[in-house]
Amino acid sequence: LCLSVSLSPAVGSDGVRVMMESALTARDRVGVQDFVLLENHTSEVAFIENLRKRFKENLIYTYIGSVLVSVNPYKDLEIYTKQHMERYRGVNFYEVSPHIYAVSDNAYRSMRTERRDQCMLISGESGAGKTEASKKVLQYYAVTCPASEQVQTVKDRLLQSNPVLEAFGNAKTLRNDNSSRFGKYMDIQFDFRGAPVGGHILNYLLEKSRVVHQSHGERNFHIFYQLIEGGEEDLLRRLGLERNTQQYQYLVKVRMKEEGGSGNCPKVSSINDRSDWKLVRKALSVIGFSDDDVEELLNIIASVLHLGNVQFGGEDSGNAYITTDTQIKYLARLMSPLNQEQASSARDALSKAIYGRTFTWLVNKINDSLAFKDDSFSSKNASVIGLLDIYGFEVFQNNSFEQFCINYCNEKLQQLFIELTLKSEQEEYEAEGITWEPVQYFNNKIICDLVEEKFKGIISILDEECLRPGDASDITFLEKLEDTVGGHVHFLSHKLADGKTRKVMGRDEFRLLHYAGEVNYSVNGFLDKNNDLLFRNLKEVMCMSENKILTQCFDREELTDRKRPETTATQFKNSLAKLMEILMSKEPSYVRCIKPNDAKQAGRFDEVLIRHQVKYLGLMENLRVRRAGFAYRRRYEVFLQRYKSLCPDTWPNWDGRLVDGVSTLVKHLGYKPEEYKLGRSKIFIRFPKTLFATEDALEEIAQPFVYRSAAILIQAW
Ligand code: AOV
Ligand code: MG
Repeated sequence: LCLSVSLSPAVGSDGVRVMMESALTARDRVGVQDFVLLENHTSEVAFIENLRKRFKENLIYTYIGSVLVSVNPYKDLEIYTKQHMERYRGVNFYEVSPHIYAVSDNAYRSMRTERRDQCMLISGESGAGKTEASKKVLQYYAVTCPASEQVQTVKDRLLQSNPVLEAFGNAKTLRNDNSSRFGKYMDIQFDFRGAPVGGHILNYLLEKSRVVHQSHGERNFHIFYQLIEGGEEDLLRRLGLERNTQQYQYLVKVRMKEEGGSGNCPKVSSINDRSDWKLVRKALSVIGFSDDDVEELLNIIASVLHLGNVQFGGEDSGNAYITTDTQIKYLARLMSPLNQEQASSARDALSKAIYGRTFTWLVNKINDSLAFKDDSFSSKNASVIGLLDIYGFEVFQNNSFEQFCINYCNEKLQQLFIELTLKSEQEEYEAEGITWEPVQYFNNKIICDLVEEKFKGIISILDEECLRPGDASDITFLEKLEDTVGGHVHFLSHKLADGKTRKVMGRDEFRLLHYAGEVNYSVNGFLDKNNDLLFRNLKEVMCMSENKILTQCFDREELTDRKRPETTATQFKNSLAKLMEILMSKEPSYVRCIKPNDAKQAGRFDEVLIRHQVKYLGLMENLRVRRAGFAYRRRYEVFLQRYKSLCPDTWPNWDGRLVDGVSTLVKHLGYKPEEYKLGRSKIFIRFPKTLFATEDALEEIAQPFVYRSAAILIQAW
């Protein structure tokens, strides 16, 4: 008893572990837990070697100062138990091994003590582990924050919103079996006691095109398979569905043969649609969906599948007629002035609109259920932690408008990271009165501008073509791009400046040199997807629907509104600009996720792939900035608490000013004046070796220290 008591307040059992880790032998085996402690901090080789050592030992987390670097283990690790959560609760960042819980706890405590809204920016390419990380954060708060009965309901709903949104918004891609096909920003609202009392989700651009077409080896959104595989017999009967995914064109159809066919990948070894269905069904109830709501929602999902099975033939006149025996006869009348191809694409546009709007409805409905419901306390008074989990940077064989939007979104997030890390670092030195040398970064603002700049950016040019009457087409858009941004260093097309052509690129492609790599985009479909138009008479039919969800999704006012709606890309651009404002107003924590291999396999550390990510995530620069003047900094009280046992004048307590205590301590330890600086509230240490020596000294006395503490306690008792 005494031993455990003596351990916990002074150093914590993890503290001892950390001390042990800092011993040279341990460092050799598991590397350093903070990259700033690397002896050779400018060496990428040393950086990657450190990651590799830790990865091999299942230590997937490492810091760069306060930034958490996480490598996807592709296997379940025993590090997310309740005991682990307790271990990180209220403990100082540096006293325990790196963990997503430490970052979560740190943000939570900053929010509580400094009363500043927080946000967690989780970034990394597709499959790197962002969504999993954001779920771990949410679970941590759900378990460790104070609860009452009402709060418990909110916690449950917050947690259960994930399986629902993933069912409708995630899908298997070639990069990730559970890939987020929408962007998500979630605010968790806390009351004055630090209890989570509400939440709010903002969703960004769902990849609607997936509803009607998927690339080879990919799937439609999970919900379709879950419903068909897991739905109860009588439910399927009511919805007119068969338990066979092969029956549904949107799940198996081979379209766009030139793209290598599509979909047809109903079973995925890592996914159990049947058990997922049960989870989703339960989650919908917890969130507060009535049986009627669920039935209407599933009616829509089934309708989309039925709609996909409507096939058209061509009459001699060229007009389309419906070849399939279907109840929705009105479609024939509505679509008959169209030819076969037009009718099919009108049908697909309708399916996409129905699914996309239903998804937004779903998010709104979840928001209603998460909304703050205590009259005595307004949500304006709530403190907030925001979690950002977007779709990661992705490159496929064929990249289209969707990848263009997704990768643009990642550019914006990288830009924010650059601005905030540089800014906050600079501000910290200024606030503490310390002079420093700025480090040069590759600033990707130039790429953001190329995409979003007014009048001359790619989105503006795309919009211009979308609005231009007459012969505008995807190819004229590409030509305009070549004319306008052809000379940009981050843009390439098959046309060379001297009028010759670049052979490696198709005539319908342009290439962007993104911060994370080069991507060739095929312009086919850009105009249509950006316009995202739906025939007016199809909208009218939707407004007449008796399905309550659909009538909320298709508003009659839209029919009389003569204003042209904003294009998809412009809407996305504006919503991202708003998101950046939200994030800038909060204090950020960063999680940088790394994908260890492309095979989605445990234990494989693909060095080339990892080196590439370390490079483009700017981790080396991040480290350099962190070490630009001083490798390490600690608040005086934290530093003193940790090392006070190393000096008789500061042990067991220092009564004077903190800065004097620290000064006395480091002089006793033999720090030379050039090795450290005392700021207003923190000590800055220039070289890692100084801190290492101190850590090692601490370790030397760690064992006797434990017994000494125990002895003191026993005596006192
Ligand atoms: P992403 O969110 O970054 O990709 P996910 O979070 O979906 O990636 O992770 C992909 C898969 O990696 C998960 O389904 C898990 O199997 C595995 N994984 C990730 N993190 C962990 C972890 N900490 N422990 C165990 N397994 C993990 V995308 O959404 O495609 O950009 O759009
Ligand atoms: Mg994800």
